[in-house]
Amino acid sequence: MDRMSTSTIYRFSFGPWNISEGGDPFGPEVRSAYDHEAKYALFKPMGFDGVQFHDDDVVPGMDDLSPEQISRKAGEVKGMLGNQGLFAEFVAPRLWFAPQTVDGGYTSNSASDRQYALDRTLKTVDIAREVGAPAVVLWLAREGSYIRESKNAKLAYERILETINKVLDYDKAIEIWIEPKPNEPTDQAYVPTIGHAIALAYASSDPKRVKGLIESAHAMLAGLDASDEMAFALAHDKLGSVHLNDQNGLKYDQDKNFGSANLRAAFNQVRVLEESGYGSKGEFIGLDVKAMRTQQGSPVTAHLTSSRELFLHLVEKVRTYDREIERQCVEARDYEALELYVLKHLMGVG
Ligand code: XUL
Ligand code: MN
Repeated sequence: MDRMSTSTIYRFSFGPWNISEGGDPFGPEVRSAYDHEAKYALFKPMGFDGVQFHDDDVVPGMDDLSPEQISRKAGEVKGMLGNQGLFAEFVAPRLWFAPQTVDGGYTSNSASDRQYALDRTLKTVDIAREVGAPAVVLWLAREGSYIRESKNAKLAYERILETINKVLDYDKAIEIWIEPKPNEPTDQAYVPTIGHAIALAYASSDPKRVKGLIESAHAMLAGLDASDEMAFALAHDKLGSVHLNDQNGLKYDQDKNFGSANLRAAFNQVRVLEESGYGSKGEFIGLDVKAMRTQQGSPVTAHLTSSRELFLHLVEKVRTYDREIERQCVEARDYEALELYVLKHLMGVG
């Protein structure tokens, strides 16, 4: 944890999938696998207190296990987290690997596949409860279409809302954080932006418990500014978490190091989070960054520590940003002067 000059103490988190073997669709894995369970010992020394989980990160092979077996394994993970001084931030159902989710889960055209997706999500809620996580994250990976005519989009949105309500009803304390993404792996994803997610929240049976998780790269892939997306969620008190990273234009989801493609956009994300007091109620600064395929060794963790370090440098930039200069420029409507000030401040000159 890092105590900065003002009150917010930022806590950082990431998920075990961020430590990877470096495979991509064009080539094999380039690093030897690092033992899944051993990853948790890396968090604290790297300056991270929170763990983001997929349900089967907690309970591998969960589809073949009984509720008692799932509960036992999740209890073991809870004990391990306690021993390491770590917190479970959220658990997300991995609804994009199983044969039942080839064409989506909640929005599949198959009733039995939709039932699988709901059952799996409720098991995820059980796991979240066991490990002490306050939320489940819905990254709606395959809830979308490859060709428009294959699904009824209106019905699909109704089905997503119906599922959200069933989860809220199943556990009266759990929160649902929707992580919007506009594409990949589907061509067109349902719930592509935070606006869609928040509309679903208000339409749900318990709006207070439905929030968003904003990933910088996902917002950029939708052609949007990540800091504005965050501000929108914050204005509704609905920013459950963030996945800070970066993206170099409209390509595949790159998950680049935070600030590595657009430092100014990263500065503005930190500025919006700081100005709103994000983190003061225990919200985590989550990272979703991919190791470069070229990086050698195992485990590779520099992308995580670099992104964390960059975030903290940007916090300093936000805290030393001269609000009086900003006020004067805004009052005079001299945005040229404001822009030059921002750029020079980021460069550390003038
Ligand atoms: C996918 C993505 C996921 C979610 C968690 O692009 O960002 O890793 O963050 O399932
Ligand atoms: Mn993400």
